[in-house]
Amino acid sequence: MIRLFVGLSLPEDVIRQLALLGGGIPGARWMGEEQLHLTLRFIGEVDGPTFDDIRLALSAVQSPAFDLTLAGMGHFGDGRKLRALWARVASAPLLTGLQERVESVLVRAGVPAETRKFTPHVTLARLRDAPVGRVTNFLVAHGLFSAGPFRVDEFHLFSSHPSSGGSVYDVEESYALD
Ligand code: 3AM
Repeated sequence: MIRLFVGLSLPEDVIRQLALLGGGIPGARWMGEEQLHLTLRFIGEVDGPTFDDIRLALSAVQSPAFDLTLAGMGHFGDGRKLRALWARVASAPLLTGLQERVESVLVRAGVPAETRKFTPHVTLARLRDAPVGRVTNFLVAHGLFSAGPFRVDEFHLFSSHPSSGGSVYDVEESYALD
């Protein structure tokens, strides 16, 4: 079995900008530079034949290249249980269009449909018992964070492998945008 997701990688200068933000929150596990990405669609564990089907299905996605900007910060979870801290992705209709096409080909390939709304984000840290005040301070301090615009001209099928330092992500296949 292999754990898969579809996503975008980020340019090196954007990764460096994001990596500089890390630190200062107890209970935060910050993503390393090589872990920073934008998830379009989490797939989960699949067997070998399904992996092949998914690789092939994604090659049918046709979507234009586009520019993306990161702007501000956000979080998942609430005051009782904060889960993740992330950089917000500024609204981009072509990103949403790409995500919809990916969703559509995956469902046609037999992957169960995603029921949750797509919230484009770049996870910076996973949180465990992080003090709400410290997280709030971080969100306020970096509310005006901005990176890009940068060009997105491909997307990737990633595999995810657990390791002691968090997940290791490998690009299994890349797909060019028009
Ligand atoms: O882009 P992020 O880091 O938010 O959280 C996981 C990560 O998203 C998410 O898939 C991305 C690559 O691992 N993920 C992991 N397990 C998941 C699950 N069971 C999941 N998303 C939804 N359901």
